[in-house]
Amino acid sequence: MRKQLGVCNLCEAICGLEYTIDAGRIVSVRGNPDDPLSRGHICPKAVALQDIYDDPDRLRNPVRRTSQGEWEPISWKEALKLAATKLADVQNNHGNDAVAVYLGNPNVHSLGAMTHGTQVASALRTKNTYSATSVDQLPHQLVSHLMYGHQLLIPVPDVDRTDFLLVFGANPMASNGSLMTVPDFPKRVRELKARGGKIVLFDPRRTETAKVATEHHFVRPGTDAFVLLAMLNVLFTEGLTTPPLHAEGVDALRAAVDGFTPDKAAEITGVSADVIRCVAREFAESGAAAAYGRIGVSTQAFGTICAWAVQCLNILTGNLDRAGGAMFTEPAIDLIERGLLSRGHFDKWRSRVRGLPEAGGELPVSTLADEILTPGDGQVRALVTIAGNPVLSTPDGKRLGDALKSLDFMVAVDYYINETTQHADLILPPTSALERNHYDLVFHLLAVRNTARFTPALFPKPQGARDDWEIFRDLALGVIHRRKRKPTLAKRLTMEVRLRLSPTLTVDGLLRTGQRKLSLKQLKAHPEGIDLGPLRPVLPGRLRTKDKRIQLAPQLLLDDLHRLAEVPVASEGDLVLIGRRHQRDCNSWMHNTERLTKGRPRHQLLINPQDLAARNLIDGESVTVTSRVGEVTVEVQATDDMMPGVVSLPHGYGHAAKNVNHLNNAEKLPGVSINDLTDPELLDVSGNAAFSGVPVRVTAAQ
Ligand SMILES: Nc1nc2c(c(=O)[nH]1)N[C@H]1C(S)=C(S)[C@@H](COP(=O)(O)OP(=O)(O)OC[C@H]3O[C@@H](n4cnc5c(=O)[nH]c(N)nc54)[C@H](O)[C@@H]3O)O[C@H]1N2
Ligand SMILES: Nc1nc2c(c(=O)[nH]1)N[C@H]1C(S)=C(S)[C@@H](COP(=O)(O)OP(=O)(O)OC[C@H]3O[C@@H](n4cnc5c(=O)[nH]c(N)nc54)[C@H](O)[C@@H]3O)O[C@H]1N2
Ligand code: SF4
Ligand SMILES: [Mo]
Repeated sequence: MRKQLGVCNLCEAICGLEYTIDAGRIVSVRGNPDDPLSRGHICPKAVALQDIYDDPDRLRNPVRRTSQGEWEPISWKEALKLAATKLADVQNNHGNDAVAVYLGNPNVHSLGAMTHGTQVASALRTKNTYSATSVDQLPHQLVSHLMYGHQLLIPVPDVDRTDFLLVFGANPMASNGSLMTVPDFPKRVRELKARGGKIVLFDPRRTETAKVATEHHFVRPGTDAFVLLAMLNVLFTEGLTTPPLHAEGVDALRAAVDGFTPDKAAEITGVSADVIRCVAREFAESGAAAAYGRIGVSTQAFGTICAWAVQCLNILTGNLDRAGGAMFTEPAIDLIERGLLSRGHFDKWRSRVRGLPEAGGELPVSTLADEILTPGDGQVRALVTIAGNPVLSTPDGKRLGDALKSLDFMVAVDYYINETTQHADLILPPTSALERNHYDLVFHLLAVRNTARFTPALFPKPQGARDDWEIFRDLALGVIHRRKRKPTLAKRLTMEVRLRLSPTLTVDGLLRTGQRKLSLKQLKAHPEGIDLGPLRPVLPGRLRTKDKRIQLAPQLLLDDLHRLAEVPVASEGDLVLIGRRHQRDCNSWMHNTERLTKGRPRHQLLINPQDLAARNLIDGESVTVTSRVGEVTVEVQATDDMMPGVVSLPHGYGHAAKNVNHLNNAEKLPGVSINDLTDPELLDVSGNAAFSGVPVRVTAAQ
């Protein structure tokens, strides 16, 4: 029997764990109380890490799809050669853009994917680079790029010291926080309230977070921009602004929000003008307040305006960069300071079919199917997916699934056969999380406290297995080697050196040369993590804008305000769709684990009882939900927790696909994919998918 400290990489909370291991098997997992960030927190998903490790369905060796549609084993050597040859052939014959890449969410949770996975995308040199970013946080990144000069210079609420947490469209009680690494949110909220602070939430569903909030207000999906701009309007008209000296564009911002009054907002959003005024005033007068918005306001038609307005609320009230407000982090490995992450850019090129702008070097994944299906120069003929499931996670996933069937070649780096990877010719499975070393390069950058922690692998790498970084190294080098048009020798050598350096050595080098002067040795001596203290004021020094000033009124956003004029006032009887997350789900995967899927079903369409009655529907019966792009049939569940006029489906469900092995208990986890209803035509100005507020009809199933 031995004990070893570990880490959970399943969500952004990055909790520290303590494992008890006996004869190569995990016998217990608990939260590590000595972890300076997570302080002992754990949720049910961490225990399921063990199920993934043990899961007989998890692929441990590469598989190739035969012409009969069966999977057969193939050696690593052959598999990597096949992948590199096919990809290079497509690029040699049809140009680099004929190969597309899609990077899914777990990439940001793996050290090897961060150090080496991104290099696969750069080695391919294709404009057809896509990721989960454009169905998630792109608006936040674009706003940070425009206002602070770097796409990842994203302030996080100083939850441990704030007196007023203002939340739009996030459910950290279930999600454990996002773009805000805040393990143990429940306890931190209790502490906030115990010190007399409050949490105010705007969400069209009375969520788990609403139930612990001091105040919760329903807001009609997709209309938050009106509430937020009206709050800014109140700050200006009532003389409540105290912008910092290093903020540029106060007058332009004042003029821009001039017409966005609380009364106008009330008509469209369902939030009363009084509530808007009161919340704005209280926020301004609190002294330590932080505004924050997440998925609900980022995956909607005005995501970028919402993200901008949230920043402006913090800035205008003097709450940016002060204790208890919204603050920037100073991680031990500072990818921003070191220039290791691009500052971001926008609209340097456009997508071939729909002419959509790139953002930070990526095109919106909502248009991937168009690029595969539309013939012509530059058509996508081959695809690499890495740790993703876009058939379930992107708008009109069904159409994308059909498009994948027409590809000349597809390779997936993943350890499950899922709704997307089932279409691959080849699947390359890396070792599981418990078999790899981990240092979190991303989430220390977004954490509510500065800490550093290195976690060695819990189990040795099985013989013949490959870590993800080794797969990426061989794939990238293999393609470059076979491509007719090669990078210059100097470039090739630099790439090769970087690709051959292991992630662990990379981390050690970055720690030693970083401002904190730490080393791997020091971190290994403290596997629970090293506390580097609370967040500190860092402005204007940390700004990455050329003039070291905050841009309050970027032109792109001022221009985008015109689109708001077209938002209709909802009529009686209209229904719009939103998503939701459950504590025991992890996007579209982890549904193969018994302990996360047992219990009461949670896949239903939630609806307000008055909307149910108005349609003569019966609670619990099957209904058909129809949108512009598709229809699904699912059981309905009435609940007062839904705002009238709004229905909700969880995302990541709908595992009915044949041939899929990441759900052998499908009958226990019914449900449909919300993304068979969401619409790839509905986009934010950033190119992010607008999932919130999709118009739908609900009728009795035939
Ligand atoms: N309607 C609607 N759609 C949404 C959302 C929503 O709220 N509503 N949310 C969006 C958001 S925020 C996100 S992040 C996306 C997520 O969408 P995706 O990133 O496309 O999908 P995931 O469900 O995270 O799929 C992860 C895949 O990675 C594999 N995997 C897990 N760990 C590893 C690993 O270490 N290495 C490798 N190689 N593979 C691994 C799993 O087996 C699984 O197949 O969905 C988006 N889609
Ligand atoms: N248990 C669990 N945790 C997770 C994940 C998971 O799948 N399961 N996924 C992880 C990932 S990839 C991410 S990105 C984060 C996301 O983290 P969160 O953003 O906290 O997660 P959600 O639960 O999607 O919360 C979005 C909320 O927005 C509300 N909403 C929908 N539309 C609107 C709108 O138009 N306006 C407003 N104001 N609200 C709206 C929804 O009702 C919902 O409560 O969670 C992460 N953590
Ligand atoms: S909150 Fe997130 S990081 Fe913490 S144990 Fe749960 S899934 Fe893992
Ligand atoms: Mo996400």
